[in-house]
Amino acid sequence: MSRLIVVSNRVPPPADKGASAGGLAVALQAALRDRGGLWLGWSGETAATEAESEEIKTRVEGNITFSLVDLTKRDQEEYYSGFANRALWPLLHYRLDLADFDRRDTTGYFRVNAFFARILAAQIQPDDVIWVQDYHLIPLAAELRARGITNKIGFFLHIPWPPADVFFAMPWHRRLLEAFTSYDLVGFQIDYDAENFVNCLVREGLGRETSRGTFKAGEREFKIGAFPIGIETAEFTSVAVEAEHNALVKRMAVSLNNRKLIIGVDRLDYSKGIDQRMLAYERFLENTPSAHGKVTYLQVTPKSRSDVPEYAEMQREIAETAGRINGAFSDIDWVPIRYINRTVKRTTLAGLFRMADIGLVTPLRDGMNLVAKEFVAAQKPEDPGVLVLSRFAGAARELDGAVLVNPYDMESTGGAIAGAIEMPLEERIARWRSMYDQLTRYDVNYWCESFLKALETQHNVPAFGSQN
Ligand code: GDG
Repeated sequence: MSRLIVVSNRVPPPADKGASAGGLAVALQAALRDRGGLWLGWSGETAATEAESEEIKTRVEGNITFSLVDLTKRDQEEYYSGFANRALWPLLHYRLDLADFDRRDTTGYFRVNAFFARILAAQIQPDDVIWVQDYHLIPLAAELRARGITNKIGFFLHIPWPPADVFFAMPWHRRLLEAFTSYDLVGFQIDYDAENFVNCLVREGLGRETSRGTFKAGEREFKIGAFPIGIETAEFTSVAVEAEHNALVKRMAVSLNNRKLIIGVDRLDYSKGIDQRMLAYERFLENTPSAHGKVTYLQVTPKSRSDVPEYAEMQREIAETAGRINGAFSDIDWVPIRYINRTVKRTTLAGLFRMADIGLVTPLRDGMNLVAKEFVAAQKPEDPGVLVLSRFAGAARELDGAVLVNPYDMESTGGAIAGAIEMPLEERIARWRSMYDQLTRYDVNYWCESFLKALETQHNVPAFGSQN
């Protein structure tokens, strides 16, 4: 098997640092270990000068080499906080109202991609297979090709791809679309994203689909497909079972005092619809007085991207909404919302999911949403909780046992909460079983293997939907 090279904006911290790696990092490291590999990315550190950022920091763990580079402050501002997080992130989440298209940031984005390509090109061997992760690095293959690299290069986008008329609002949309044509495989979370993307290429006159999943642009032919990402299902289930003995989880159980638990867990991000979710919960409280004092909604929301102004603003808004609802509905011995604005340990989270009666996952737009899958994996088979899931999360395409909601419609989302609380045990078990079976078959290792197979072989990309 040829060596695998993974490139992503950030590289996971060393195994011995105590931080528990997420499912994606675990799966990619497993693939790298199987075949030997290299993982390249930004260290997260700031280089004082451009010359300093040229120094590659190398770390070896078994047969995996991690190569990290620092970025200058200007690079971070333009490439990362600027173009990636203030232009691409909102745009690809359908939020033109929040997108900031800045010429200087764009230049920085392409410059940093060229820099990564230069660092990487020097380390590539003829048989290596390269897998580029996510929206920070779209131009990487084009930059590598310009340096004479002919290896197989795949790209996976973790976030959604919007319809053409949304994407075309980006002033540099054509340059980005052209950059995609340098890959051998471009993977998306779900079929709707892949379809939107093909439509962008066609409308921009960049070529045509020769067969389903194969696109011809000039002389180059490349594959496009949907590869819904999974979690480490079995492992997450056993963490959740173990966590029943966790002291913090026990404290939570005592403090609940037999109330029903509703849980929401999201990075602080406008795509996650946290404010709208609290308003839906407020509708539920207004419409269901009998539930007062009998439910607790726990929202865990670690801070993220605080250097981007929209995020600081949103943090204030959500805290205000939670405070206002608590002020209006609390009693001397009951608070309807417990809002935690920091990270909770992964094991604790798994235990809280297991204890919860409802998982509230209502993003306005989400590539997949792993929280939805983790919630399902953590449930007790004999008494599972109900997943209330936004139809605009990629996960809704797979998790057919969820109660699907439109997160913009607070009245009916509130109604779905009421329905989930009342749902009979038999229905809960049936819904949960079908979702859990799906998650066991299509876990994160399946995702990893199916992408690499499509990249390395002549096989057609798997037709998404046929897995159901
Ligand atoms: C992007 C796409 C796609 C959250 N809070 C805590 C915590 N988390 C963990 C969750 C989950 C992960 O972070 C979040 O994953 P999501 O998938 O929900 O969302 P994004 O971060 O936006 O991820 C998304 C994903 O990429 C993968 O392709 O699904 O659509 O947007 O694992 O559990 N973990 C801990 N403490 C917390 O407080 N330990």
